[in-house]
Amino acid sequence: MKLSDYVINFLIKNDIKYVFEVAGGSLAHLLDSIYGRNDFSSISMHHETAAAFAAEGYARVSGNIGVAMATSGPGATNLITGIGSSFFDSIPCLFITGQVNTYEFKFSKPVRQVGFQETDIVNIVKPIVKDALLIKNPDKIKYYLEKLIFTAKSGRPGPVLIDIPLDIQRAEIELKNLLPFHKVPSNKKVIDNKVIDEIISVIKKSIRPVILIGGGIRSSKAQDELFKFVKKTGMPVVTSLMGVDAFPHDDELFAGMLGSYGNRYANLTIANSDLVLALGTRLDTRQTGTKPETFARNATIIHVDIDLNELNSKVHADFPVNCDLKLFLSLLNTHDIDFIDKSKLKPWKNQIKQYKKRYPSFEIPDDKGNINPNYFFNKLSGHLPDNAIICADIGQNQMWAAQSLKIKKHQRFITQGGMGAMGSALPMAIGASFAEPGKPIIVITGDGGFQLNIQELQTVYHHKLNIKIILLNNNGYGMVRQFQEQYFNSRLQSTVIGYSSPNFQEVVSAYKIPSNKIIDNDEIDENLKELFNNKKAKFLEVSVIPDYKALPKLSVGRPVEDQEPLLSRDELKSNMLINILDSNDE
Ligand SMILES: Cc1ncc(C[n+]2csc(CCOP(=O)(O)OP(=O)(O)O)c2C)c(N)n1
Ligand SMILES: [Mg+2]
Repeated sequence: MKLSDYVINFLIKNDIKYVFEVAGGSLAHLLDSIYGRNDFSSISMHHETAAAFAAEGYARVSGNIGVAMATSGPGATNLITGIGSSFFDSIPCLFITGQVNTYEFKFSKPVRQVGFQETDIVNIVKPIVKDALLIKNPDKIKYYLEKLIFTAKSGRPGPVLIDIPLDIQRAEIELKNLLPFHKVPSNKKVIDNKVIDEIISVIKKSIRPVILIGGGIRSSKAQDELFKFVKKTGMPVVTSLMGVDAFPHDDELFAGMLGSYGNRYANLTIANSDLVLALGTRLDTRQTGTKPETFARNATIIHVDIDLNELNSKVHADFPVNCDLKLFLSLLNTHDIDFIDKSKLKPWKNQIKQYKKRYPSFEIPDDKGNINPNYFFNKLSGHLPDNAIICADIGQNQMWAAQSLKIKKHQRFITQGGMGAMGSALPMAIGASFAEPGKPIIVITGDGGFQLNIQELQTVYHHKLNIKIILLNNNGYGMVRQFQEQYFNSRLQSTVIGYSSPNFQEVVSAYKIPSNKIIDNDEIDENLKELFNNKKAKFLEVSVIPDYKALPKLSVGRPVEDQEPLLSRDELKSNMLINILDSNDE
């Protein structure tokens, strides 16, 4: 059998039906092995970065491995941003790169290059993959592929890469000669019963507990166990940006999204809690503020994560637990879980209700008729189908959406947390639409970010994908402009000065995608209704005046409870059940 045929068969055996790629000479045999198959499809993208993001979107939504393929040299290096994103956000992806023939590869020769487009991608990506290797012996293909897939999915998931030289792709292999990979036992740790007992007693003592969930809930497929745990204990739930779709927002125990751009009520909830059960979240400074020692400072912190290195790395945990979340929650759920005297939590829940009422996550439209983006996203929630998959880009548009959409149980909100690459939403949406054919996919993007992968409109058109693109046009790199306004005395270099965008209506029409543009509040409802009245691609441009900022926002040095616009000190004090800090003084 030809090795490249073996690779495609292997993917199919692992329930992978699609690969996202851009063609190239060094992929020739692998592409040829896909030709004419009806059990496997190659989705030809128009930029390798987009192919990598599509694989990432596919994996985020399907829970299975996403696969992207690129040719040697520029094809391979174009994958890098997507590889890094999968690494930071723990997404299992397999990247396959073509490479020059082994006899054209420089190996240890002290020259820059031997073969045309030869680039040592394996060593370039090493810091941002779980594993990367170049195959030189065809008989190792089975061993390597099995090992890589196992590595990508096991423990804390992430990307892997295999570089396959042309002469290896076309090598003939004998199945009986292939070396097998023997899986190492799962690293799911069984926790000591004593630890569980201790945790239960800490939780029982708490009167202001909160569960903080991150992307790990979805990675470990622990949503149902989490839901069960929440219902049994009655503990309120705050999410990180990565965990925002792992708990339904219409549940009375949902207490918002935490972070630099988090809902003020979520930040206040965390700040005033006496116990934080942090599940599958890195507790990075975008969540905790730049002074982690001020974060939830009166709370006992139980931090559970599959990655030992994340424990006690940024925030001190009183109880660090290295464990798979599904296992952890199912263990807790088998105990007498009605351990919290729910009536004891009443004052705390009422307090959170107050926060929510005082600081809602959306605002009323302004009286000039301008579209307030938080208001817009709140409206959008009312129109989204119950099974919608929302893919958000990077920038103010992303934060407005995360703050104000009310994500339901079966809806998804996917966005890049660690890499935060502009232009990722549209390709991730393409990947998502292959993972979940038939489901409505919504892209939220900005005028800046959209231009980074605008060419993928052709992929949407070509495959007739049901993707609704909502572009918030504020004529600039809003998020960075906001930063310049705050810290650089409004010297808007390169975010407004020197920046421009095309007429998006004309661009989109060149890709034969119907479009519309709205500038006034009164147009929102009718246009959103129309957006979802068929299963075809559609583009909706929403004009947003640059005055709108992503707020509330946590500034450098402030504790989480003290977001901008700053509350008067009296108002802040009235929200606090714990002491306010000196840095809270204006
Ligand atoms: C690939 C890449 N380049 C640069 C940045 C830095 N950056 C973050 S947000 C942003 C502005 C995004 O502008 P736009 O898409 O219009 O969104 P807005 O903030 O205006 O809603 C920029 C330039 C980035 N995140 N990714
Ligand atoms: Mg913009």
